[in-house]
Amino acid sequence: MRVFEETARSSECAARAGRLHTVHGEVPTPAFMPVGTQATVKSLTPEDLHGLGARILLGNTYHLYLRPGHERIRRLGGLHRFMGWDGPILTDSGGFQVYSLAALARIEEEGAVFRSHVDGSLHRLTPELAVEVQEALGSDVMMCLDTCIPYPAGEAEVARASGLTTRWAARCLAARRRPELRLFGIVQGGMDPVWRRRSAEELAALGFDGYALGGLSVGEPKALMLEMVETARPCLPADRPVYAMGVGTPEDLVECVARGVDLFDCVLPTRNARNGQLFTSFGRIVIKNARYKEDPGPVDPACTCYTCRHFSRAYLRHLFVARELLAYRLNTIHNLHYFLELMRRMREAIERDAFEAFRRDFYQRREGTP
Ligand code: PRF
Ligand code: ZN
Repeated sequence: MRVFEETARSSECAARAGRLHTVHGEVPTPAFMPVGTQATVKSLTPEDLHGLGARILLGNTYHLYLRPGHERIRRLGGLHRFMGWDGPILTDSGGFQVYSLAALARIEEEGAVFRSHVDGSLHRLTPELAVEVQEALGSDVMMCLDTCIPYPAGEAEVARASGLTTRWAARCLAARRRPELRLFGIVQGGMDPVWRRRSAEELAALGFDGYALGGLSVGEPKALMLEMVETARPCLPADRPVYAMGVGTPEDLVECVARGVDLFDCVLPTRNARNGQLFTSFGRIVIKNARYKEDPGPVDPACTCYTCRHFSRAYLRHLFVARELLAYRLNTIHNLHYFLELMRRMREAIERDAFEAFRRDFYQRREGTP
């Protein structure tokens, strides 16, 4: 089974549409993956997610390894059965989470030594263990263990982390026991074009089912992030999917798609929903704002989601201020609908070869932000 096929390509930029094939079905790309860190997309059911048009979810090796444990999930029939989601799942390797969540003790050639954010216990995550955990979960798309580089970083740090990421990627390939599960390499290289290119070329030479751009959206200016996408993208094989990890804002998605990226994940729609920040066609709104106290209109008049069809801004503000559980659920439904609909529109625009017109319209609408 071929991993990816391109179905349309823009004549104006590097945007393309395609299909990612996995053992749990195909995913039309460009695609956004809602984040289901702990085997759940917070406050939603798998039925909600299907209804919203989500085709693939992201899970986290780091969290599921620590709790409830990958062996337990294996005994319970794998991650799909455990969480009741029958579509494709991509799992992150833990390479990023040990930096962002755990108390990282040290990075060794062998692996990352860290303390659990749950109970403080000491662990060593090696490339071999990252693959073993992801195979136990039954992940459709597994990610190599990588070492994420903070921003800014010195050349020595970039060189060390990028070299280690390539050696760990080779060990992940060798550790693989289930070839039907896809394995993606992760490009690092900091914000240095030379190291970015080298990282992409080394990974491409190893030969993966797909490639991720790691180490982006870590606090660098937008222009620099896009420059790194432009630098690395042409070094990766055109017949494989490319995934920008942890990217990004709606603007980032549009700009990365224009540069040939196929897959995205980000906590922005789900996390911001729980903080009361809602995405709309005219920009972001903060629902707890006093101006919405008696606003009878929907969050976004252009939105067709369940939340916008049934509830007013005034009601959503009330739920949020009163800390009612339904606030998190309704806000999450709206934000994910916005992100998934944005991706659907981009796919459709690429198929009509009208991506540039879509992009102009996207920015024009935001100029009227209230
Ligand atoms: N590596 C991994 N996961 C990630 C990242 C990375 O660099 C990022 C960076 N934005 C998000 N998630 N393994
Ligand atoms: Zn809505």
